[in-house]
Amino acid sequence: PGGKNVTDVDVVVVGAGFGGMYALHRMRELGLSVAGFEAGDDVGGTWFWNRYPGARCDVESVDYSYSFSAELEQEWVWTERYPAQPEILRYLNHVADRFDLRRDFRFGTRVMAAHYDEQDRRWAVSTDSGQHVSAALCIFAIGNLSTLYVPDLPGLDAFEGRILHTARWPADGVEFADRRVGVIGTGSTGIQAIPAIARGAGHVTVFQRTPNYSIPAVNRPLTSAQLAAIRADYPARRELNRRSRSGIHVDRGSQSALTASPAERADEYARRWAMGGGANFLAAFADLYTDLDANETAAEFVRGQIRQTVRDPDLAERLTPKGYPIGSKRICVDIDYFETFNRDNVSLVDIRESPIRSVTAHGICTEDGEYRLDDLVFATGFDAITGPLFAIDICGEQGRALSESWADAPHTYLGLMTTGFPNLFLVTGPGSPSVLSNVVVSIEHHVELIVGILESMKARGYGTVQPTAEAEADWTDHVDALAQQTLYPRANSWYMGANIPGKPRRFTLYAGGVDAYQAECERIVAAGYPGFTFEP
Ligand code: NA7
Repeated sequence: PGGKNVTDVDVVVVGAGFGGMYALHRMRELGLSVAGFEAGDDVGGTWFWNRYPGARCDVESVDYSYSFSAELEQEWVWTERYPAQPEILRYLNHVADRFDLRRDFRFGTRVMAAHYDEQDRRWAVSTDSGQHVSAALCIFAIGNLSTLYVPDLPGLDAFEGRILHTARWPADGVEFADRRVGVIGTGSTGIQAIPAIARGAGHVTVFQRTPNYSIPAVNRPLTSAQLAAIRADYPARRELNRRSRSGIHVDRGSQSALTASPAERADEYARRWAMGGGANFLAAFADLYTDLDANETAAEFVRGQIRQTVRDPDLAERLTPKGYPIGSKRICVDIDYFETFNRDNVSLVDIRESPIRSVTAHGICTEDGEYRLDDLVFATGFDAITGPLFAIDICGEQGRALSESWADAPHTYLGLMTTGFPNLFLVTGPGSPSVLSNVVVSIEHHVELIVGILESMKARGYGTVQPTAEAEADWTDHVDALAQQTLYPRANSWYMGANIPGKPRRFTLYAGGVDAYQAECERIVAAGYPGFTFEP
């Protein structure tokens, strides 16, 4: 466009996390020219930004890693069962070096707009540092949990202490010694951060709106013998992950929780509790995600554990989740979360009982009075799934904005593409298993699907691809029907958009399992891509 200095490339890749890094690598292997953009100052995505104390993945390290390179898989040394954020970030830096990925990424550069030009069938992409790129293809690998959310609390601007969000944590850490720290939020992040902050702080006051279910991680060092055994069998392990429900191979109970006797159930829950891990615990019986009565047996077991762990019975009761099924909000995995409330320097404020009225210069006022604080930590999560896409001005055919096209709910075909936006690919978009699964498995699969589509287009001489409106509508109905078979719609979660005031409530991830999803994609690929329209 007029007077702008425009660079032409084949592909723009947005994001340099797990998704964007792999997408860029594979696009280069296809011989395409690529411009990658990343808002952060380096690679890592989620693991670049989320440096809060206690940040750790809830999927085991050996599974939460790329499988595309056997050499990479064999050379990288994971040191713990569940990897901490610094280790994952080191791994992603290693991957960036090993495959020379940084060369084609521009860091500290946020993509602001992507507009499709129907005349020349190209995307015009512009950034906050004034670059203009024209690309045949756009790949958005911007994460589902990257647009942070801070509640609009009255008086927040007046607070004189430090205000932190867990997803924008300073790289060199934060010192909390002798300080009174308030933490708002008890989701996966708060549950990880609270014990770690409490170990070094003067006092921590936790402002809890909804108590959460959490399963102990039972984290431990990975010994070299354990790692060697995993490496020796890696391809088989990866295949089992791909053929599993959640992208993590676990021993999945096939029985209903309701046909097991109370003693059998108690034994099975206790066994899995001792092993650690959320996916493992919720695989105890076949119907924990689908049957409310079955689910209640698992929920009640966890409540019992909380009551046994927290010494003060009133405090235990306030920390005990009720009224929504376990797993319907994402299950948390913790290290000493409930134990932390036995510390003298930790207290809980139930803001459901006494809501926050305002933030003052020196703390938080609830209906019970003022809590004096030096620091305020928001662990209040993200405008998930659609938030990152809507933050970019994306316009497709006829100048139609994505946010307008998806105003009621996102609709995609396979979570990979959306009608009216030719050659625009989403890595783990809504309608795919995405963050319901071990997302690295889903990311690799999506990038490989894109590669397959592009190879097929090249072979057949096509220039553009997009889903048909019919295939997209059918897929969206299918995704919705799968969600309705589960208990997910029964919680006020970020999955449902319920954490963001005014956001339409709808469960938009594919709940049928990684195994079923990948099988469906294989069928579509084998049949020559029904549901997609190709043009020269
Ligand atoms: P989550 O899971 O969305 O948790 C956010 C927490 O913040 C949760 O406890 C919320 O309570 C609380 N919250 C949100 N808004 C408010 C307001 N206005 N007042 C008080 N408390 C509030 O985000 P996370 O970062 O923990 O985890 C996100 C995902 O990242 C996680 O599931 C993993 O997949 C990785 P609520 O439960 O809504 O009552």
